[in-house]
Amino acid sequence: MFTATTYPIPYFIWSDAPALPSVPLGVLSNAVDADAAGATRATISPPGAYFSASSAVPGRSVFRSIGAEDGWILEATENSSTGGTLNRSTGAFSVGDDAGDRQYRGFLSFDTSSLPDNAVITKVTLKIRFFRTVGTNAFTSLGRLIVDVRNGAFSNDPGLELIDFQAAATKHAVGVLPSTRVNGWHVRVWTSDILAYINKTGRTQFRLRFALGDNDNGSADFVRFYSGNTPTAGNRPALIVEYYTP
Ligand SMILES: [Ca+2]
Ligand SMILES: [Ca+2]
Ligand SMILES: [Ca+2]
Repeated sequence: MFTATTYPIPYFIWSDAPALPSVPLGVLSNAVDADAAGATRATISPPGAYFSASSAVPGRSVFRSIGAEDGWILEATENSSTGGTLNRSTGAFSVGDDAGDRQYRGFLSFDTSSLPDNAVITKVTLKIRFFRTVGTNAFTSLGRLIVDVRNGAFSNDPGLELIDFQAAATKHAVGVLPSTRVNGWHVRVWTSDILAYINKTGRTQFRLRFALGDNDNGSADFVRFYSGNTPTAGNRPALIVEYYTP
């Protein structure tokens, strides 16, 4: 990532060697994770080497969710935890529950392949724009809005499929989108935890779900957010990635 500056150390002959120092208990490696300035290194390095960040170039990319690949999936039956129906063409996807006490999950798809392969990602922002509430406010009745992230595509296919409802994420519950809105947007910022899950060679996808699958009241309670299909590009879900390249 950086240019390492190294310095020669004096040549020793065996008879010069001092007695080996004792290794402190619990210290199993002499690698250090911070540079001389105290900044965290991307990879830990042995003491004595340090990096110069003077040549690092900052970058910032804004990605919008791909309309053909985002949308919602509704659970098949109340306790199935499997996808039953989906909609990938709606201009606003739903997250919450329906009148059959089934869960709606929302899906976002970003083509992040244009990020430089050597980018060191420092900050990630995910934002979705509120459209409307149906029933009670799901942020109140169904708990926190949880974000699952996939480095790549759910089910290894960028298209939205019923099995994506229950497909493995790279990291489940990597964060929560706040219930409060800023100028109509629910915004979450990460400076750790999620950075490694942003895909520099393909899709980065997200699954959004409330903590509670349903509130068992036989009535629809969900929130709709603008999707990648909405005509105004500025309303579509956005993923903002900040990084630097060496
Ligand atoms: Ca869509
Ligand atoms: Ca998929
Ligand atoms: Ca309900």
